[in-house]
Amino acid sequence: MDRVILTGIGSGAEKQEYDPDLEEMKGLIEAAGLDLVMVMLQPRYRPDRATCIGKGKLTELKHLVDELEADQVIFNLDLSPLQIRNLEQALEIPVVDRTMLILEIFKQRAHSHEGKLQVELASLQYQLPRLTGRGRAMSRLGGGSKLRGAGEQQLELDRRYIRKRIQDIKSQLAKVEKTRQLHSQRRQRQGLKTASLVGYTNAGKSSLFNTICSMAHSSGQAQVAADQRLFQTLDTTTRKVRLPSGREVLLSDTVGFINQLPHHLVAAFRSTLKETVEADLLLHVVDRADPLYLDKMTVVEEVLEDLKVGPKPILVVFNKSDLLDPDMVLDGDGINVSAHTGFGVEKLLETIDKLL
Ligand SMILES: Nc1nc2c(ncn2[C@@H]2O[C@H](COP(=O)(O)OP(=O)(O)OP(=O)(O)O)[C@@H](O)[C@H]2O)c(=O)[nH]1
Ligand SMILES: [Mg+2]
Repeated sequence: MDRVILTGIGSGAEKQEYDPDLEEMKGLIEAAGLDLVMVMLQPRYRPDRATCIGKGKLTELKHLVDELEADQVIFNLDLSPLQIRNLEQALEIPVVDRTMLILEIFKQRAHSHEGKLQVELASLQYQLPRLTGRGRAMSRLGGGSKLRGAGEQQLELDRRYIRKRIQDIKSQLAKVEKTRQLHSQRRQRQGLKTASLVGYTNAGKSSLFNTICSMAHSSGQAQVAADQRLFQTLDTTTRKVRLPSGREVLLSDTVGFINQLPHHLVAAFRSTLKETVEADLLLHVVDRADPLYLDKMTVVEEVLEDLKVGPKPILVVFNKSDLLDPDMVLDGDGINVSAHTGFGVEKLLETIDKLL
């Protein structure tokens, strides 16, 4: 397990206050299977253009890296190509920013051919301007050994290789997408309506998917994995579900969203998310027990807007109601459920029936 130091801009850690962004970063580090050995944030108004954290902090960080024998340094925000280059030069170990960390998690989770291609495309597009010439990016891609050259020449070869690979992946993805379109046409011919579970990562989409499938006589019995790790789900799973009226619908479990997900990353997942975008109904699953649930709902709404989800009904599903004070469990603008106890799920299915 790689030993990592988390650093960047912020204050919560120093003041020992609860800092939700810091907790989320820790969650991402855990999800990536890394061993967090130290947190060192610098309270700053804005990041330094060249090194993100200030010079003195960087010297301090270098000492920590040596002392704690860290393998990587992770920043709690995204870095520019210039910052990455300077930081790696100073620290002499790989520097990973927030987007790279999320991509690493996605890479570990991708199982389907399409999912793998999409993750590779997203990370290549992110890495291209950030190649430092230290050969680190290429070794991560597993394609470095075939390339010869040194310094700038090597860098140019790497760039050329990556651009070519990006083209290859794009054309492969286009083919996969065509197949997907055929499938969805066939589905439409069967006259089945579709509903997708969307929401912030860890909201309980997969747990709810399992509960619905086991209650609603779905065609497939196998469960999808649910876990407190962030981004447990990457690939979309779709099952047939029978609603109380007897009508059958296709229900999909999808990848979760997160605050400040870079646009190109979302673009890389657009074809997977197409199922979501093209669904007849969206179920926006919310972890109602999370103190930040309103902020997270806003993030999800923004991502959906970004994905150009057309006008369609969106049903808000407040999950984890078992963790709430019973007095707080009121159906307002959504339906309260608990994927764990099954509370509210019958009512949810009836509402889906009505909306479709
Ligand atoms: N108490 C309680 N916990 C729940 C409920 N639903 C889900 N959880 C827990 O919340 C965590 C996340 O659940 P998942 O179903 O994996 O969430 P997800 O939205 O699919 O997450 P990603 O796939 O990572 O985006 C797990 O630890 C679940 O056990 C619920 O109704 N009540
Ligand atoms: Mg999931």
